[in-house]
Amino acid sequence: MAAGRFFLSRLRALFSTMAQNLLEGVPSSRGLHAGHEPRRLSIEGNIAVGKSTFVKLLTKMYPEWHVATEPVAAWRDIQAAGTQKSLGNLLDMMYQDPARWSYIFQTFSFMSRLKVQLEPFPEKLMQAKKPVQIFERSVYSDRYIFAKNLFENGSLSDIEWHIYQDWHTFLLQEFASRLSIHGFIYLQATPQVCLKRLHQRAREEEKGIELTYLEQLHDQHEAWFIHKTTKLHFEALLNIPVLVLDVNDDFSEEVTKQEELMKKVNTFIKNL
Ligand code: UDP
Ligand code: D5M
Ligand code: MG
Repeated sequence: MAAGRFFLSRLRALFSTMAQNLLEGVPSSRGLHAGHEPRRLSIEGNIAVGKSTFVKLLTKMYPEWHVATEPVAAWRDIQAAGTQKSLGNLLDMMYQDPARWSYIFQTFSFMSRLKVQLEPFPEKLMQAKKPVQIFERSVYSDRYIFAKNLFENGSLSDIEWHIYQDWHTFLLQEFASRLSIHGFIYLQATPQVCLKRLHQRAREEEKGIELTYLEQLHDQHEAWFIHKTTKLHFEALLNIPVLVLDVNDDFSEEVTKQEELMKKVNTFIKNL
């Protein structure tokens, strides 16, 4: 009996040392202390609603946060691998001939967003007391806003939409643990306000965008974030908190409006 107890306690000690050794080689929570995992948020909203402007504001208010802007520059100038040679402006090609280029655009925009979301947490973030990482849009809005809409308006064929969904689901399931998003911030404004801001920004490729397209995208955002009628295919997406911010009133210059928005973001993140 006593020998049995002695053997058991030796066994426990042995396992505990083995577990300790195993854990020593593994960074806890990918290099972060437990309970210190960054809160990862995605800023969502229609074209030209003000996401980049909002993200700049966040950077100014919270310089310790890590912000990943949308990789639009890469879409406007596709580079041949390993060279400086430009192969063309894919954003422009998509707007010029949506039926020809929308699917190709989805593969490229998705890959670039995936790479951004998979990047290791930056050093400065690991040291922050409450680390926060902000993305301008996500691999989710690529599918549930843009690709879905391009299928519904006829720019993606049945077969393209089917293949898109197949690899999107597969890849997101494969990378699930590294793609977690803890909250969405939905910048909401009417399609009319977005069109006005789009004209003001005057991005050459977007010149031909009409109100109807912004209305379609607006409806996709509303279906996902407000009415919750969009069918989502990832368990992890179902209960993510959404902060809806009305940005119909100009916030780019209005300090009071900016303070009001920042306060809401702060409270939202505190509770995540
Ligand atoms: N903008 C504005 N008022 C606002 C927010 C943005 O006039 O309250 C302008 C901004 O200066 C830019 C255009 O709207 O010229 C589009 O903004 P942004 O690029 O931030 O939009 P995004 O496409 O990133 O959502
Ligand atoms: O969005 C940048 C530009 O890129 C804008 O013209 C919309 C377009 N965009 C972004 N993602 C997609 C996908 N997945 N499909 C089609 N078009 C897309 P902005 O809102 O200006 O930041
Ligand atoms: Mg932007």
